[in-house]
Amino acid sequence: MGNPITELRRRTISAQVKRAVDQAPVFDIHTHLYEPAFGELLLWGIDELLVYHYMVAEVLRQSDLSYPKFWALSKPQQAGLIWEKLFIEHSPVSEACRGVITTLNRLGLDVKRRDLRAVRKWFAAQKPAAHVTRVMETANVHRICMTNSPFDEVERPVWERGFDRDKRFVAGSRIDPLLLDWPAASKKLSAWGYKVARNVNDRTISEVRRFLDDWSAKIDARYLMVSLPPDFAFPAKNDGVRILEGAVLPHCRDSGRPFAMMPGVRRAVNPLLLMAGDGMGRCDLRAYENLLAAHPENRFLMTVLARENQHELCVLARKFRNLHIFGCWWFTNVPSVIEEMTRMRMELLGLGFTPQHSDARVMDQLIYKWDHSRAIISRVLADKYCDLAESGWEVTPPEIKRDVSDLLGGAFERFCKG
Ligand code: FIX
Ligand code: ZN
Repeated sequence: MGNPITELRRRTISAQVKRAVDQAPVFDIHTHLYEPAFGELLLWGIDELLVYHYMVAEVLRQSDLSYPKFWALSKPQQAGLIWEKLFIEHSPVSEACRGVITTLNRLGLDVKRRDLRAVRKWFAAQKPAAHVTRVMETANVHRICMTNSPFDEVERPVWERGFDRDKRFVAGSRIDPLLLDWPAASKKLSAWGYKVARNVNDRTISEVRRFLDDWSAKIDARYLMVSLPPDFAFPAKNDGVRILEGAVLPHCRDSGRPFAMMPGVRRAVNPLLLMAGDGMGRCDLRAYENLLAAHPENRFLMTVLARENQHELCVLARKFRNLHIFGCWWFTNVPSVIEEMTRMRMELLGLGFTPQHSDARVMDQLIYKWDHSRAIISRVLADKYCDLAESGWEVTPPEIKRDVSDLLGGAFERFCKG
């Protein structure tokens, strides 16, 4: 019947795990943050925290302001309205709202005063470079992977000009238009001097390949990534799949870069909400099973948006060692679902996955996203160690440290190296 452990032993294990998880620096493998050289693209501060698109979706349910009138407000006005509606008129219990409170509290601000003016004054006195360091230290994040799109007109010139890289940041190459909107992407590639045609012929494929080789080298991309709609199908005869198989996967394979797929997003379900208007849908993961089986020489990363797909995704990762699953993405990044997913992944995959990424868009969000996730990861891991203790296996402190470091970036780095 196993060896039931005492409450004291359970508490000791939990405390050891919590300490290890709190002390281990994180490699945050998917964010929308930028290194300081990108200037205005690097978002930080209270107004940015308040106008985060998660919060916009929530405020427009609480306020009767029309969508266009909301968008006509200035950023400080939008932030002020969000503060009033979501923090003052109601308690900020949603995950996104609670995140702002955790963040301010950990930065040493007195949230109990509910004084937006004082919070703004504190942020106004911060300098961006020092603030980035302070936030990363507070969140205990040592490396950040950005989302870098060659198709972004503001970002691209910064790479073209060149700058001294900040070693704490690494690049991730985002190629959605290439696979999802070839007519638009082909115009851009032509303008940049690649001899591509609207019609995806052999010459076009080799020019896309040349473009990817150039761009990945320029930004030193850790991996390439795409988000995909629920109806993505493979095999299929369309421009996207032709480019994927003809150019993207060969580029990834030959340059040793994983390809990250993020299935399940339905863009602009409510276009009036702008960036807050994306929705989600359940996927047929059979398409991904086919892709993984057809390309064993490629390494894939995956995070899936629908809660309903999570169990299937774990089974897929058991079947294909060229797949590493990561993070609780977007609508799954709420405590109840993170806990369920992390438990399920650990039970099916052991420690061979990366439980979380932050998806932070505002630097300060690193603090709450990691605080909240660390608490859950600790709880789940401690439970597993307690179960093991009841089965007669005691983990040692160095083993705990090793396991935690794998979960917070180590397993990902190993997978990327191949
Ligand atoms: O596609 C993505 O990488 C998504 O994470 C974003 O587009 C989304 O807007 C987001 O911020 C989710 O957390
Ligand atoms: Zn993202």
